[in-house]
Amino acid sequence: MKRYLFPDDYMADPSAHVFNGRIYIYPSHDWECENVENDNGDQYVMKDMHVLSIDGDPMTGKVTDHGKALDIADVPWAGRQLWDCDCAEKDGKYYLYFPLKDKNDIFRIGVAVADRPEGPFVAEPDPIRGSYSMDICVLHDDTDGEYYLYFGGLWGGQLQRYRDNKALEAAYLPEGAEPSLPSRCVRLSKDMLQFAEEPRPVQVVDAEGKPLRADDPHRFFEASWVHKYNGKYYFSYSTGDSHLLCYAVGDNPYGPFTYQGVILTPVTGWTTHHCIIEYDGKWYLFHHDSKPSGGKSWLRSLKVCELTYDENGHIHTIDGEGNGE
Ligand code: FUB
Repeated sequence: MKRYLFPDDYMADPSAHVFNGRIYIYPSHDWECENVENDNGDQYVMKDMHVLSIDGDPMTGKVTDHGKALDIADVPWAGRQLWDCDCAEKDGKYYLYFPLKDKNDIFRIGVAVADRPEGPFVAEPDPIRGSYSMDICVLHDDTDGEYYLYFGGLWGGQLQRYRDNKALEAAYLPEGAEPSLPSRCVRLSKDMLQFAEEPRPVQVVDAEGKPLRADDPHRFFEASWVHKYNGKYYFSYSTGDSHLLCYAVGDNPYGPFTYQGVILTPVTGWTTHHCIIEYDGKWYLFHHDSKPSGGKSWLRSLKVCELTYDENGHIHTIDGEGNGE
């Protein structure tokens, strides 16, 4: 069974966490955009974001919209396009990490801070030093207590403009048998406001330990998410132009992660994007599709369904077009 979580508005790219025993969702706030649709993602013109929360069981609990939590009008360095955010809690403060294009149309990652999980969040005056690209996930690792930020996405996400954390003269997208472009992982500083180190590539490898090829329909494209299950690190992601959510498993936050399989088959709409959390002993996949908007890829709706594993820790594949709509 699947549930549309918030039929009142178009929201997408859910990042969810359990804070103080309650599920909070940090989605993108989709916006109508006429006459533009291209591979650069110019149709995703989000200007603000709201925080949602759920009373109890995500399949049935009442969903509350806590209103606007961040507006790009309040971010000093803002240009346009507030994309997929994530939030982490440390010592009673909440840190919202958000990708936003600066005034030169370059994606940077900002941090905004609040005293409550629902915000409102106050943005730091500048983006994180050395940040680039988009699609944020933050893992609070219960093994070492550190916070790890994952980011990156191809095409409109601008990851192909960087190598070794330096901007290239000209963007380079690998092709064919070349290794695919990896997501990035970086440990956060103790004050949560900067990177504590240089971001590292997150390799998704096959059973022989070779990075997935650029022409593999299961390779990383965008939408990194990491959760832990039975002590293993599960790195999941969108494959973009092949429209899958896939996952790979590793032994530490940086990887490498060995490719395992498909979590979600294609949904209505070009993009697919998700998060995975445990709540009250069960696991849930939050994602989006464009069915309620009649397939408009820039007007997406949030969904949730249960996610299950087999006895070896493999995730059972979910049908993107399956029941419950
Ligand atoms: O919402 C804009 C972009 O679409 C996200 O950053 C991608 O992951 C895709 O969902």
